[in-house]
Amino acid sequence: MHKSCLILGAPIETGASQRGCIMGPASLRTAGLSDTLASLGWQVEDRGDVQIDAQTPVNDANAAVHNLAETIAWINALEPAAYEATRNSDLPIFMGGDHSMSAGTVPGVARVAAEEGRPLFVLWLDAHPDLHTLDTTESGNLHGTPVAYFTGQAGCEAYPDLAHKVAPENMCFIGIRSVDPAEEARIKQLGMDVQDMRAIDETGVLVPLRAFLDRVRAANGRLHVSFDVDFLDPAIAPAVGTTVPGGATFREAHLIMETLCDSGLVGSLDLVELNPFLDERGRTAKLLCDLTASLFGRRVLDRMTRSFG
Ligand code: 6HN
Ligand code: MN
Ligand code: MN
Ligand code: MN
Repeated sequence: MHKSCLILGAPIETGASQRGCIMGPASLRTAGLSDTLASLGWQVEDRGDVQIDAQTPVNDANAAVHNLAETIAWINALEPAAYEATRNSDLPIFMGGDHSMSAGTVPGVARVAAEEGRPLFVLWLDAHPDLHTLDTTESGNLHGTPVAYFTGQAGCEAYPDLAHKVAPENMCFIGIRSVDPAEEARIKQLGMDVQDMRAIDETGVLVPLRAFLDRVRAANGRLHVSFDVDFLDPAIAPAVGTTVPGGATFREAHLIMETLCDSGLVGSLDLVELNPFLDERGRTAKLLCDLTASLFGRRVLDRMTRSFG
């Protein structure tokens, strides 16, 4: 039996500071995501893009917040879409779209985990922790808020009611190198597992990743991976509006994806913040496809072959 992968596009760009993420799903399709995974033996079905209707503006007490109505509509559309896709395939992929997408996809996956009676764990691969509430965001760009929302922090009441929260201690952040003061205070308050780039420099990616995967396995957890393009170093992944120097290298990123594949624990994946308007001849989209291929089983050499070589 081939393992199944449902692919859903979420062309959201209202959470980001600049336009272009609306083209993210199209760019990943053009880069050949479906065929790449099918060539690895997966049964792939692209279900097209989720859509929302035009919205009437909604104001928040925080005047910096913008596109709140659109973000609420996306959450309402994506929660059930992510729930269905996760129930009906082994490893669905949600193609963003900016990172506000995860305010919809993670609660949908959390509903599946709750029905299974398993805890949901989330691996957040990003330069940013995206831990602002609607009250603390200064940019007002709502892609900076999904983690605060789906972990149930006060200050996100304008968003839809949350049926299933992710426990803050079930989060792991890797790649962090741009944190706002309110986010840092929340990280401390919640005692979250945040691996900044200095930690990666000191230990390599595998030490914290394996420790986290051991926790997921011990709890019989379901694992969701949220991959923000700005996790990667801008030199290899220019197609993102929020580049931060000093990101993950090509090999660090592949090693994470290969290790996640080996773990067999990943049950769903977000690919977010790809802004094709900023790409160079599709290189970032192609890199994202190749990284996804590593998560879905592509290897340079089979491990058995290598150990004899
Ligand atoms: N992302 N912390 C910054 C802000 O505007 O709130 C950056 C957010 C980046 C969001 O990476 O998805
Ligand atoms: Mn992000
Ligand atoms: Mn980011
Ligand atoms: Mn508020």
